[in-house]
Amino acid sequence: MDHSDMAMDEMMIEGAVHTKAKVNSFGEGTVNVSHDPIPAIGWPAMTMDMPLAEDAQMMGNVNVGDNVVMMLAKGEDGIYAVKALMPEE
Ligand SMILES: [Cu+2]
Repeated sequence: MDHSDMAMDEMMIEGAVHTKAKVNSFGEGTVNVSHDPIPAIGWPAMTMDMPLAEDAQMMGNVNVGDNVVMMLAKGEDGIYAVKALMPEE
């Protein structure tokens, strides 16, 4: 995965993890994605609803059906939420 993107570097958050995903739909405060495995936190590939963090950033134009890089970070509730989505180039 290419992480040389400047914008993504600026978004680095301690404990954040990244994976590739496809956006299936947006809900109320959620996004349904089919994501690649995330070995850093022991998640297999799956399709799931992810909570969107209140300050989640769409880095560029992210639409349903797009392949994206998804950044997750744990909220205060200990649940991973989407902190950023950026189009996969
Ligand atoms: Cu999942």
